[in-house]
Amino acid sequence: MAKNSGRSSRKPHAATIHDQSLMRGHGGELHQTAEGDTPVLTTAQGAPVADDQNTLKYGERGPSLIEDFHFREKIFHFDHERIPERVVHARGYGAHGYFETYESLKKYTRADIFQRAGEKTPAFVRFSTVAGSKGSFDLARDVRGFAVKLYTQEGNWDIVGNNIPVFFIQDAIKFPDVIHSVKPEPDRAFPQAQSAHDNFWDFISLTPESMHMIMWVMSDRAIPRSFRFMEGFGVHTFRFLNDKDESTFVKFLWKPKQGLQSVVWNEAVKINGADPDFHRRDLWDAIQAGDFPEWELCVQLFDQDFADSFEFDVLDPTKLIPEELVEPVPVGRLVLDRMPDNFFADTEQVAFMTQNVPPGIDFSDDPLLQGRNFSYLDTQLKRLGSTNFTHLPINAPKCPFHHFQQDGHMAMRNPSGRANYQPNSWGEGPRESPQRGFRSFVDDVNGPKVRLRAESFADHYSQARQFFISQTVHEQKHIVMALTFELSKVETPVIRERMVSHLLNIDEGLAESVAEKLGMRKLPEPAEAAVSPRNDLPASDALSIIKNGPASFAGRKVGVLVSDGADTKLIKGLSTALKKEGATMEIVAPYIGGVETSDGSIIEADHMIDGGPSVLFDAVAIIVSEAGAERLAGEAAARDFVADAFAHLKYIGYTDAAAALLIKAAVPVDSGDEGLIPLSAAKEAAGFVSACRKLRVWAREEAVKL
Ligand code: HDD
Repeated sequence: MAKNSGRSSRKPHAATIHDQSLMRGHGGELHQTAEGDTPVLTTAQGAPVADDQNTLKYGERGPSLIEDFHFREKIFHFDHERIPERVVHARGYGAHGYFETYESLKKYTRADIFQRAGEKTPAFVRFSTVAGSKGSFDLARDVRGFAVKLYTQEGNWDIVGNNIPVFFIQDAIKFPDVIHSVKPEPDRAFPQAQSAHDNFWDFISLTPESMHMIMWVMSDRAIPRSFRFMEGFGVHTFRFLNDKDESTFVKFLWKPKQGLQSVVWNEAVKINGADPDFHRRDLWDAIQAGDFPEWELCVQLFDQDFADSFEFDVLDPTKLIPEELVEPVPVGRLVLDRMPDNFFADTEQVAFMTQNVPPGIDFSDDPLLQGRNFSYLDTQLKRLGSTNFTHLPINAPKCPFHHFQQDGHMAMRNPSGRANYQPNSWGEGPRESPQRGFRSFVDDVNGPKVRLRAESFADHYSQARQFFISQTVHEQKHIVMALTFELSKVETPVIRERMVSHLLNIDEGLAESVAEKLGMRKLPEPAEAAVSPRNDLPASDALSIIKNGPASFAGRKVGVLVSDGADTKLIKGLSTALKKEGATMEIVAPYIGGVETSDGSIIEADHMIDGGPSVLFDAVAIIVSEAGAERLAGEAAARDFVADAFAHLKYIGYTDAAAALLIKAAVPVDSGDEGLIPLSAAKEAAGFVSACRKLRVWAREEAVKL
């Protein structure tokens, strides 16, 4: 009787492994074998592989043999491809570039990077969101990480900053709490990449020191249009130390040459569905197109006298120093001009650490910074799995380095010679240099050993108010709407009330608007404040995005919705005007195959309408024929394209024929809206592009009830 192996009833296949039929996949496609210049596939041990399509089996239909070392090695390696994602800032995107020093800062610091004007230092930057996991979407309402590694001639210098100049907490011991609270709730494992849930607002409403940061996170700073259009901040106060070890306090700021720009919330929500990689793609596209983003590094320098007289403690990371008080001085520029060849090798494996400072730069006693200096080294071991993570090319210094650290997992740079210690009698190996080496600022520290929060850290509301009053009315409204949205997702009424009680200490109008929009029938009492909030801090224009927008439309993108019969000259004219401005356009059409335009030429599409909604663009142009407008008016995606562009306050250029589509999308073409720009001839394209420089038609906001 045949054994129930499933084999016995079949005849063995007569073919050998060399039979081409065995080299075919299920689809019948022929797998290419190595010929000519194609390298031979090998195992990781270098053994050439004959068949990468079939496991070694006993007989035609198995079982598979454990002897198949190629299969086992391949699967073993695949099984171990993932490393732990970062516990925060898991989703990120990086690029290479350089930093160019403007002038020598010798007077203030002996940091080698600041000694010679015009010197270029290699750099790697990783932008990130904080709360979401590695696969989350780009347009979450969140802080953005802005981490810069500068490979200086005297060691790597990491400025591990954010796009917001202050932080949620004043002491590093609270970091696990703030992060736990914002991450998915542990019992249900949601929501992902969102702060709009009870745990986060519970923690925040019980943590008054977070109020200043909350104003920033509820502002449009937390939904940037692009990494290219946001500022970066080192947050803490650091020290510059010169040759004589004299100290100057310093704060670091990155100012984008591209100007500031954010999206609106309704747009962010839709971008996340349309293109979860929106920010990644934007950076990739810009750099691949040679449109290299640039930031100026600015320093705010101040001395002990200023620190003593400033109304807040310069060691408190929930406070900033207004730019009007201490002017940021540009000291160099950062240019990002190359994407990594491999995302994992560089962006995933890069290890930023606040403690990476070269001689001439030193820490302050900011308790958040002091705690970070422990955390970053510790986390790299967990994530990268070996103390030798500095051997990875992305983390290794690019200057000469010599030390006696040895062995450990994956040691790739091993010392030669006999001496692996010092002092030694063999005359081998490096020795320390009191002159060149890193020296800490000699500070007078004394006092009792205590667990205390300094009195000087106690004012939690005044700068929150200063931030709020520095915004334009539109930006203030967005803060109200963001708070309303977030708190509307909070299921526990007392948490909502507690938050409004804090808002009352920041700005009464803000608190009342949020309470009203939440449908709160009675205002709570203001939260008890450790010190009375001040309302005499002046507004600071530097805190507004709208007041710091770009002067041109460069680096931005227009979505051009076209149909068959669209005016060829107009499309070309627009393309030329955009190129001149340094901006780009993408064609959106009913079919990806494109359209036949008025002169019979074919213009290929970048997106079909569903795949290219207007949220992906900074402005739109509707260039269609009459028949095209009629046809598109019947398609929901085309109507949404137009209606969303209008609702998101974008400039809309449109041909006469397109008016029919605009009307179908409920866009009030005859309203005199300055952002609705007729485009009947190619010569009008340049005017449309210059209008787009303002980015949004803020005057429309009231009408669309954004
Ligand atoms: Fe942090 C990553 C920025 C407070 C502990 N942090 C991380 C990254 C950025 C920041 C940009 C991502 C780096 C990258 O792209 O790889 N962190 C900040 C800023 C803070 C801050 C601006 C406040 C001013 N962080 C902070 C505290 C702690 C940490 C108080 C712990 C006590 N941060 C970490 C970490 C991470 C990290 C756990 C996770 C992955 C990593 O370090 O490399 O060590």
